[in-house]
Amino acid sequence: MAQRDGITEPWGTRTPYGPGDPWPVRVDTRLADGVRPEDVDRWVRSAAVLHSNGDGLDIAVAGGRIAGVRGRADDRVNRGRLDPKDLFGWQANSAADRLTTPLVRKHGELVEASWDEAMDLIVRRSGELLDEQGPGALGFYTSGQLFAEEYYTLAAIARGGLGTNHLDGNTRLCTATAAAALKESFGCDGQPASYADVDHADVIALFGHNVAETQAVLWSRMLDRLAGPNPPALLCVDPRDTPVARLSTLHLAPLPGTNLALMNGILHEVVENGWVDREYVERSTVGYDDLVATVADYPPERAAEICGLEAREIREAARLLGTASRLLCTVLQGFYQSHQASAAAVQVNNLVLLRGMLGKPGAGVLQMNGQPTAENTRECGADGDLTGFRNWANDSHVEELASLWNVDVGTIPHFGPPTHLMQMLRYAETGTLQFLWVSATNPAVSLPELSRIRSILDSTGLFLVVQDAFRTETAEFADVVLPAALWGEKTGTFTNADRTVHLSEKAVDPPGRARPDLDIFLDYARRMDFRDRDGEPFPQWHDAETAFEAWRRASAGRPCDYSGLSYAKLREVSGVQWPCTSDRPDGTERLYVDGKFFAQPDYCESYGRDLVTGAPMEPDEYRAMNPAGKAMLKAAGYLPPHETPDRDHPFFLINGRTIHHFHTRTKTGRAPELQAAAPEVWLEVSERDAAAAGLAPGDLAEVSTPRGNVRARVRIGGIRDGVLFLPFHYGYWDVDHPAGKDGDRAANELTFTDWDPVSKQPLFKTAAAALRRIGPVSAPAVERVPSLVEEDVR
Ligand SMILES: Nc1nc2c(c(=O)[nH]1)N[C@H]1C(S)=C(S)[C@@H](COP(=O)(O)OP(=O)(O)OC[C@H]3O[C@@H](n4cnc5c(=O)[nH]c(N)nc54)[C@H](O)[C@@H]3O)O[C@H]1N2
Ligand SMILES: Nc1nc2c(c(=O)[nH]1)N[C@H]1C(S)=C(S)[C@@H](COP(=O)(O)OP(=O)(O)OC[C@H]3O[C@@H](n4cnc5c(=O)[nH]c(N)nc54)[C@H](O)[C@@H]3O)O[C@H]1N2
Ligand SMILES: [Mo]
Repeated sequence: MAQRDGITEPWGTRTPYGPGDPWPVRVDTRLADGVRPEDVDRWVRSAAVLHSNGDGLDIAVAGGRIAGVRGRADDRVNRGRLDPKDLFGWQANSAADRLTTPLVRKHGELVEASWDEAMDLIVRRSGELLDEQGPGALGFYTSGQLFAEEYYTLAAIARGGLGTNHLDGNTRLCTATAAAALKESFGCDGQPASYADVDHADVIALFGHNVAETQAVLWSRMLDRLAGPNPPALLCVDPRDTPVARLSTLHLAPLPGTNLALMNGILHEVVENGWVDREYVERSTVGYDDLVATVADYPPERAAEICGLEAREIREAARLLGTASRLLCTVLQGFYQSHQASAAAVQVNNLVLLRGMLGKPGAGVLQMNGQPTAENTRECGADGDLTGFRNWANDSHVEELASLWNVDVGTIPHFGPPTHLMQMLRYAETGTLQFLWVSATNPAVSLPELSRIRSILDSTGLFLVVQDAFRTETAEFADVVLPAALWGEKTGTFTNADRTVHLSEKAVDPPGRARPDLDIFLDYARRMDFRDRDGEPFPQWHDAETAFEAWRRASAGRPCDYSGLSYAKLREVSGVQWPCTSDRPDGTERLYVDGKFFAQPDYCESYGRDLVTGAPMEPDEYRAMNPAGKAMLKAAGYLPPHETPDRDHPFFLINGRTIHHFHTRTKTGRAPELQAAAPEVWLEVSERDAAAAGLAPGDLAEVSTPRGNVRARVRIGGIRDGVLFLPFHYGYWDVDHPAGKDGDRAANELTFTDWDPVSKQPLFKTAAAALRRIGPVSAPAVERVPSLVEEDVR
């Protein structure tokens, strides 16, 4: 069995294929050094958790430890392939510095404690606050990295047990805009397209999505199409020269924060040139006239001026998109975390609707997810929506949920939308939120404007619980730290960005006294003695499979219908796409095939918002606008970002990811191969800007915004003039450097507190910055891995 080296060959060898052909199988394997295939005691079914792709894999167990991974040849998502993080990231599970016991703060220090001691503290503080202030004093901030069973349980506890409206996920930072854009256009969350559309598309357009580094196996699928007969044309919209840009037929590098103007310019051309499928638009949508009136103000010349592009480039892009016969669009953080995020993402939906590109092979839109289980946070209702894509503003949906849980309808708060994270932080800052339970996320590195975040997390008025597998930057602020089991140490299901559900089974025991998140949440519920209307313990389930069965019932009849799924079935089939029902036992490849949507007024997840101001629409307004539940073409005019370069801060600063690391590196920083490939923070600067600042490759530079300063080694090239890029992976857990001092390295020292009005997703990717040279660096500079700059196809 050959070991795949995912570092020098991040995408592996090509298996070319043609349009409509099945994507060939290629099985990738990686075993720990010294472990031979015959040493593996068993292979345990799972899928990848370091991105949203959902690559099916088996975990190798040898001598009671995780000893490697192997892609699943029969999996619909990856056909056996694994990416660099999949191949190496599992090593973090057995890192020596895993949390193995609860910690509680005594005299200012975190000290080891028993589970009883830790849980008693949490329960006592919860009880006091409930008595004194009511449930609105308690909040929960969870993740896109737990399992569906865990989110469903947490949603039940927060909304049906405690009755607090303050529950959100870090999906707010990640895919809130995906959800918002889908709700605005289709009345409901739910990915329209399927990864299989890559096999059929003749044009693939990637909007703010560096798929090569962030969903490397999906990129392999695209590379294999590019290497085969009749390859698709690629359009890339990104201010950087990413691996995607380098292989694109057309690369547009707009100024950061101008996506909406670009999209309006493109739609202007699609309309002007008659590339609209009038019959589809007439039959399946509302809002066409308003959209046409809005985009009429964006002739390519005007859009190009706003975006810092040539009008010709916008015309060329529009022609490619407007004349494609099978157009697949993907959208991710370059849109979601940028200015006018939802409005811009909605225009991509508009593009596919205008072109009638929904529901047929090779056509559609993937409003991507980022985290492995972000879809579940959303569908289970552990974010800003109610369980099962139910509409908080529709009383009958709330009543249905109350009867499912057998709790009083008055317990489930629905006087307003569930509180979004940025608002929860504000409540914590002003002292009305006094208890925050953070699970599986590291806000002290991943939230914007870190100096502010640190002061909120540090405030004495806030009782902070942190549930993690490692002692993160956030854990350092906690009153109680709970040690969690990781993937591979617990059982549950999760759903990727194209609605594919996988079962991930327990392979090994968690270290020490670490426990699965599900057990911790249920333990809390029992100690709080939550009861349903019959006086039975609530939640009524007690382990992963009974939680799944409860979730399955809660999803029945909703768009994300799991009623045809079971653990038994997921043990047989490697990946099933919801909705999966008795009528559709094999799942559903594409949504909206028949031009029917989940947008009927009585069924929709949301009545929508104004795309510019974010003001929610009233139920009656929605009913009048869209009585038949068609897709909605929603328009918005461009507004300049709130912070733009000026004399003192002449650069646009953006940030994002590299292929080797996952977020705050709690896992990938503990995988030696990945850490060695990208050991420290760097800054990307264009050749012109580097020359002007006197910067040579490897020099130390300082980037500053009004919020803070970061020092990083310079890499030259690969980005448009006037724009700087920092990876956001580097915090402080593995350096001897107190945050907030000279030499900071977390990109979020520099970002500001602002969010999209519709999705409430923070605008990580727009800030104005200054740049200066600090000096040369004696140690050799870290260069990009060569294969990332070389042409990988043909
Ligand atoms: N290797 C790796 N893979 C991951 C992750 C990881 O941490 N590491 N995280 C996962 C998660 S949670 C997520 S959300 C996804 C994110 O996946 P991506 O969205 O692909 O990743 P990012 O690097 O955040 O942003 C994508 C691109 O947006 C561009 N960009 C910045 N500003 C603008 C703008 O104003 N307009 C446009 N058009 N583009 C802009 C950046 O140059 C960048 O190349 O990745 C997932 N996969
Ligand atoms: N500047 C800037 N900031 C960003 C972004 C950006 O592009 N630029 N991207 C944003 C996006 S899209 C995202 S998704 C966020 C990610 O931000 P975070 O969620 O803060 O990042 P992670 O490092 O993935 O943190 C997850 C934590 O959960 C722990 N964990 C993993 N599995 C489990 C588990 O099963 N149980 C428990 N209890 N803990 C577990 C890990 O050890 C880790 O500490 O960052 C956001 N912040
Ligand atoms: Mo994300």
